[in-house]
Parts: sequence; structure tokens; C-alpha cells
Amino acid sequence: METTLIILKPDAVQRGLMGRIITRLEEKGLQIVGAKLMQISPELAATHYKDHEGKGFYNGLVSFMTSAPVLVLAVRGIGAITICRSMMGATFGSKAAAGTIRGDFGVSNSFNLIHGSDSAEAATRELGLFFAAGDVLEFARAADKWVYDSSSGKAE
Ligand code: 3AN
Repeated sequence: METTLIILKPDAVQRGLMGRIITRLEEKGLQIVGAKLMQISPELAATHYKDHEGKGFYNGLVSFMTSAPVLVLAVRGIGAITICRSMMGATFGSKAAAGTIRGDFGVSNSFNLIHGSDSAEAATRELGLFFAAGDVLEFARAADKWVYDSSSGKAE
């Protein structure tokens, strides 16, 4: 099982798309194990996006991400990091394929609705930035026995 950090960005919250995006994640079979509506501080945005510091879009990115509340989610599932990345679609809304979240809900390149960790290392780091110990829960869902085939003894 992997847990990844998803952020529904200010445009997703302001446009009333939180529910529809969460529905997609849940319908896929992913489990929401943490959720927090918050306004990101400039310091937290700078830490989260430290790899992009100095790039042309960095200042705009930090000001966008701190401009209004976001919904931060911890999302769990087998292969959750890759699954979420493919559900998100390409970075730019104008290029993202139909059927993806960015492809279906946006046209902007910078207001691109959703962030998802891009590796296991990033997920661990980013979950630690946004959630305190105990905020990400461990619980079984009744539906899990139908989401995953465990007949071999290993969920798949
Ligand atoms: P992704 O979110 O698809 O992993 P990254 O990690 O390359 O994209 O970039 C982080 C964020 O920075 C993106 N979500 C996007 O909001 C913003 N970004 C990246 N490249 C650009 C760009 N060329 N112009 C504007 N914003 C950008």
C-alpha cells in the first residue's frame, strides 16, 4: 500500500470541484485516509516547492497556492502515487488528455487544479509537511474486499 499527498488547489476549491475530484479518486477504489482544508502559508509553499525555486513560474506558483484555501488529502491504495498521477493528467490543462482531472476540468496551464506527489520519496516528504502524526488514519473499508482481489493471499 502506498499513501500519496494530493492537494486540491485554490482553483478547485473556488470552482466547487472538490466533491467531483474526490468522487473520481474514490470511484477508482482509492481510500481517503487524511483530509485538511487549510490556507497554505508562504513559508510552507516555499518548502513544498523548493525544487522549483528560481524558475520563471515560481513566484506565480507560490502566490497562487497561498491565495485561497486548498484541500489537502492523504490518498492510499496499491500503486496510489502512479494511479493519482495518471488520473491528474499532464501538468498543463491545455495539454492534459480528456478523461484526466486536468483534461476534463480546466484549460489553464498554471491554474491546474491538483497536485500529486511524483515519487515515494516526495510522498513521504510532502505528507510530513502537511499532516501531523495521527492525522493520517489507518482503517479498513468494508468495500476493500471487492476493490482488491485477495484470493491469492496478496491483495492485487
Ligand atoms: P506536476 O504538478 O504536473 O507534477 P511540476 O511538479 O512540474 O508539475 O510543477 C509543479 C507545479 O508548478 C505545477 N503543478 C504547476 O502548477 C506549476 N508549473 C510547472 N511548470 C509550469 C510552467 N511552465 N508555467 C506555470 N506553472 C508551472
